[in-house]
Amino acid sequence: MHSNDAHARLPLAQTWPAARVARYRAAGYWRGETLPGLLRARAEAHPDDLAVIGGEVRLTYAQLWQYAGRIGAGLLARGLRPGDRVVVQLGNTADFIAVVFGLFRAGLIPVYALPAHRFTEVSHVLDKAQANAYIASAQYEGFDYRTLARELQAARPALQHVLISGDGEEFTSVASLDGDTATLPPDPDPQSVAFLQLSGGSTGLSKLIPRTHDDYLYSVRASNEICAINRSTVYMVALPAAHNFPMSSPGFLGALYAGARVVLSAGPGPDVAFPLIAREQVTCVGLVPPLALLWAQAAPTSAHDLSSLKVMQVGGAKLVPEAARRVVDGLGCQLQQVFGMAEGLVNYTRLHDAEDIVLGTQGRPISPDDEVLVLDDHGHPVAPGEVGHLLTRGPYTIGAYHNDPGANARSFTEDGFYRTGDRVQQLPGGYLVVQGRAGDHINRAGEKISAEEIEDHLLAHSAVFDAAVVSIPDPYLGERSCAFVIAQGEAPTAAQLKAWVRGRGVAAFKVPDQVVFVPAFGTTAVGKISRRELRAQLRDHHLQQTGEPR
Ligand code: J2J
Repeated sequence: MHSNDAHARLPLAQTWPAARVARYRAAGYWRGETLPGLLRARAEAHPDDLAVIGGEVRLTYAQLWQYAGRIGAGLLARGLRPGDRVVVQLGNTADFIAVVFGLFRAGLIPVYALPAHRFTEVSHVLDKAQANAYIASAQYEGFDYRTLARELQAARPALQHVLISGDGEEFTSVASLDGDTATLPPDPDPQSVAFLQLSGGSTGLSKLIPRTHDDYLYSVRASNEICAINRSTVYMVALPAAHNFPMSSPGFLGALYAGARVVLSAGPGPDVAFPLIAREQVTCVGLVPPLALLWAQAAPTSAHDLSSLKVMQVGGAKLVPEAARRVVDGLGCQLQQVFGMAEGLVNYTRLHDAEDIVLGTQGRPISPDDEVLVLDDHGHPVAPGEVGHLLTRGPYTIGAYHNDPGANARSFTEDGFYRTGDRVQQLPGGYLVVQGRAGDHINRAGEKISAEEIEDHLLAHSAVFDAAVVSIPDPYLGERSCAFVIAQGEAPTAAQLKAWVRGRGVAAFKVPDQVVFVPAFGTTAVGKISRRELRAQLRDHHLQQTGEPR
């Protein structure tokens, strides 16, 4: 697993059956475009237009293209080879975009980690992707990634290259990379894997999602049409740029595709974002529901002029109709709901949709060739309008995770449908209303947390006999995490267990918001019940006792 021998590495691929490939090409979805190709075209067409604004850094398309070339060539000069996988953990800075395009230009494969990830998650993706390089911010949101890089290098001999954006200390800094751009390979095969995105993950650790140039750029281009992105758009990345939503729906890639401007906000709150909106005349932004509500609350009394903002997209977690109404009233701009997933399928409410659709649904699929099934527990289609399991396949939805036969067997049907784990209702016109999900993850303000992963961390504590982690409806976060714990021996406190989970080197958003000690998991069912049923019972019992709404 840790070998750097390219021959020992699992190949990266994402394939569709030949008939579907032919159909998607004939329909004009897959056009043979590539990520490096798109940036080259824009840099040639409009070299002096501003492309990226991050902090004090402002890059034109020509400058972004050149800087990305220096980064790509510099990495090859340091011994990386096209096809190598590079874990990228950068904050919302101009370097995020320059680095990923540097990797694309060099034929290197970005593997996106979130800034919130810590040793456990980053080492997992390094192993799973068989990466030999890591590029991180020096510091971001108060955390020093050079310290993490040292820990990773000590534990992972396969990690041969560490690059740092900012002051690299003993590591090479991104800004110092240089090389001969003549050494950069030709543009990649549009059907090849461009990068590995992370799954929200309902069981265990994140799975890796291989996306191809052609499939991803189709979703980006079609998103641009739906979201009316054009050269005069100013798109703000307020959520972490590594998230699939601000990357591609339409995201910073949509903005770059259109030759528009990307503004990266170092934080998602009104304090950081509002002055930037006013200064840069931002027209479009994507947020998760809790942040959208926070912005809507702050906007009416803000000293900053937010009138440039035309469209606010909200997605990543359910925006209930009352909250949608508050967002519209507070911000006075157009609301667009987005229900997407890094595996593929993305739904949008359309800009001209009637208000009840915009407030009350999560939109409809991008593509006429997005196939959507809504099935009951036995795999039969539900009656129209009934709630069921959402399955999908189409021109930008994957058919397999990378390096994960177990997950592939669970997550995909034999005829290639992806089991999203979401429970939805399909309305006339194909509009979907998300009604929860079957899987056992917690959707905490758009960050997905696997119950199983956190249970494993708790069970590693000697005073924990058993643990079950569930989602509890939360007025601010949408859902919060609650760990039910049966203690053994000397009983720990809730604070100790939270500190324990944090000490296991995981993202802070995964630390249980609440710990409830119980003497036993009093199950009413006879015999052995599944973890899923157990979690549901504990949740229901707890909500009954506290009288909280479900
Ligand atoms: C309810 N649940 C939602 C919504 C996502 C665009 C937008 C979001 C994501 C994303 C994305 C939801 N209402 N509006 O990749 O391109 C939940 C569902 C879904 C899971 C996917 C994009 N929007 N969800 O959130 O891969 O449960 O992608 O299956 O992080 O988030 O999570 P993720």
